[in-house]
Amino acid sequence: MAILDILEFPDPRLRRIAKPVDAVGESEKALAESMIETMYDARGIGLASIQVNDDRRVFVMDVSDGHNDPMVFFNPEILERSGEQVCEEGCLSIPGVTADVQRADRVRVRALNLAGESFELEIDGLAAVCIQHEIDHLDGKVFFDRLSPLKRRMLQKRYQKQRQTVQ
Ligand code: K1U
Ligand code: ZN
Repeated sequence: MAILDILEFPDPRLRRIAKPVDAVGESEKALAESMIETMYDARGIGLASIQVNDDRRVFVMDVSDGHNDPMVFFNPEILERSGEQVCEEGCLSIPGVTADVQRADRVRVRALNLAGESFELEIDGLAAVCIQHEIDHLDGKVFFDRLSPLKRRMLQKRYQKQRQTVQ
């Protein structure tokens, strides 16, 4: 296991589209385990492969209270979405900025776990938001893309300004 570097917006590699894995082998397991370690190290609740410069289609998530119950989703697919919610989102690839984003309130998702077994999960609230945020990363999208053009311009300006003062 290793702590991986997290790409930061506007790195063009965040725009790559992840490719489905044929099978969950030893190297895919090692990637997912390093992603879990990296997510905990960065104090996130989710992390997608594209954020750590790997284009295998996988994300990890831990929305448990104790932050000790990680889940792994290889080849995730959203089967159903329902309702609407607006949630304040952060992104480990866009440090220092959060925004209210509108997404489905409830999703049914199918994926392969760390053992390569297929599972389905129906979930709402923050976990549903996180799943949609992570699948966006696997499709080359970030939360800025979900905002109105005005809000996006404003937040991107703020983010760039903040990066200039940090670097
Ligand atoms: O994919 C990522 O960049 C991780 C991201 C996931 C996420 C958080 C909040 C809503 C949707 C998706 C994070 O973990 S950001 C850090 C964080 O824990 C957080 C930040 C703001 C609000 C809630 C949580
Ligand atoms: Zn993110």
